[in-house]
Amino acid sequence: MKMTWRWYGEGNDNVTLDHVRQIPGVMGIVWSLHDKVAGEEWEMERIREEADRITAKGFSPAVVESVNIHDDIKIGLPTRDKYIDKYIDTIRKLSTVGVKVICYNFMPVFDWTRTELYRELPDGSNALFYEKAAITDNPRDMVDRILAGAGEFTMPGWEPERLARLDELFAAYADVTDEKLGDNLRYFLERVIPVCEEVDVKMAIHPDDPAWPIFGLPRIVRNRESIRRLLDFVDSPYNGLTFCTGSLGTDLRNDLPAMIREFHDRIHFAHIRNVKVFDNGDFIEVSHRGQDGSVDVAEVVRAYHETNFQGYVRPDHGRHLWGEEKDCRPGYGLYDRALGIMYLLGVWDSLDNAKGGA
Ligand SMILES: [Mn+2]
Repeated sequence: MKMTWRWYGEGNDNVTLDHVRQIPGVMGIVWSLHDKVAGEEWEMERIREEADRITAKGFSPAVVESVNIHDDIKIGLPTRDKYIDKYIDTIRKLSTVGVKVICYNFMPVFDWTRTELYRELPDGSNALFYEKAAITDNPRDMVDRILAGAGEFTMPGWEPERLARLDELFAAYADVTDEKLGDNLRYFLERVIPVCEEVDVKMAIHPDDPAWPIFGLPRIVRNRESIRRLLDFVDSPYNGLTFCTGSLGTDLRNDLPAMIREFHDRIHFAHIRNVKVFDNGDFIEVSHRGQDGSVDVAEVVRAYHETNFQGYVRPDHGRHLWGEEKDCRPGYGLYDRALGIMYLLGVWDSLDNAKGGA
């Protein structure tokens, strides 16, 4: 298990690499060129500059999250080939600076979805919250609320320019069923995976968040069956997963440790986070500790330990603690993610010790 930290870049994140150096056990920085919209070229110079900044502080730049997929690829428009060519160009460039894993998702229109960014928890901290009843037929309401709450920060998957064309985007997806979205993912993978094999970069798809359909949009990465299906699209270790317990854990029917044991040789990147799911289907993000939510995080770590997981892991979102929500990105403060790392490493180390040493 290689511990990493998601960082949004110089001047774009209130957490600095010097902060991250003081968290025990972090070897890598999960990064991206956050000003790039899907389909845009990633210049070699910019890639090198970012990778150099990360390695200069002693971290590995091996994981990129994300290189976003253009909507034309997901919709299956004739223009998709042009965007797939660009994607392949980015994969090749990233391979030259030591990138080994690219996290991406195949969610239509919205990346993750929440209805509130700063919902207060009983202990006075606050966190991202999803209220089922607040998801109406009109996605515009939710978009306005999220963008207002994000303040100064731009959020990946929530680009105001793209979401300004919301009606147009929904119209473009009107005929895209689960089946068709799957076909379009297969088409994309059939073209990129041979390149990934050649340059040794693994693709790691992130599950849909939350793990059910919203606004009538298709959803194809949300449970064991759908994951089996997409791994079969191209049967290569380079067609792999970002296994996010926070996303898959919103559906209590998902047996996360069992899924890790089944898919472990295709999991290249683990997002570990806890969510508390309420009886009415609402959920809130909570501390990493198993007792605090619906995900038994210690059992998740045990499944990785048992399968001798060699991939990258990061604490996913955290709560906002001690007033940090005034400065930090929603879900990406310093304190709770650092606490989460210590919990994950604590469980891992104790399992190592029980085995008689690492
Ligand atoms: Mn995640």
